[in-house]
Amino acid sequence: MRITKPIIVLSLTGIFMLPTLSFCSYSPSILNWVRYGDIDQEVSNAEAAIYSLVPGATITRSTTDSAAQLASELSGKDVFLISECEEGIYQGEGTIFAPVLSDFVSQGGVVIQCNSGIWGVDVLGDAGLMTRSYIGTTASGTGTLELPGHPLAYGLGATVQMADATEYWSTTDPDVDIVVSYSQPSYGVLMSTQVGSGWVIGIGYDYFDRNSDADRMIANAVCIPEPGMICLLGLGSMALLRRRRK
Ligand SMILES: [Ca+2]
Ligand SMILES: [Ca+2]
Repeated sequence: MRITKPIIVLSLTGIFMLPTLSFCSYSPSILNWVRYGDIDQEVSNAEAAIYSLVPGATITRSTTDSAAQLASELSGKDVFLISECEEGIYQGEGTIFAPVLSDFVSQGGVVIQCNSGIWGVDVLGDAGLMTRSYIGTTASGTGTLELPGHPLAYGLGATVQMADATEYWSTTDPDVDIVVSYSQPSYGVLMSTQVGSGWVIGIGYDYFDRNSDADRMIANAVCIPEPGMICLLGLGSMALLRRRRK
């Protein structure tokens, strides 16, 4: 949730004030797929990054390779997080999971994958959720915030700190937003696209290293459904409806 100050709404039906809302006013329920994750490093660090900014989040881990099992585990979840795949040999589960993840996202779910390009693992691509190609990895430097008004840009400055093992990808799909770039505007560190009412998000950090920008990105990603904003839109619709009935 992006609103930090009270909002005064003017309409023909009157003036009313909405309460102040802080960042991420809901408590996302997250399924973290760690089948190929390094539990002691990247998996734990990514979860710690989420909890640091979204203390109300609930994170459950999954190691399944079964689409049916995944569908069951995703029931009632808001977010499917794919931790960096760097342990073992990836067996193409993205393809196996494709129908389940497509349904999940279409119905408003959020799918996030953290950095896996160096190992050739592209679960988002295999699942048909995002068209992208791995370009390279940096260990340091700064990226550029390309879309300051994007919901994933909340709390980020004009430049963004890269971390050890930060990957960047390109895309040929004009519907994929490059929110943060590295090296050139078409190389995305933070990329997203909307599918149905849901979101698909690629994050270039693996969370071996953390910094405040990396933490902010994964927090924004798990909070992106913004039920507070849906609530505001609902109030707006009610006001409009009342106006028309007069
Ligand atoms: Ca590791
Ligand atoms: Ca790693």
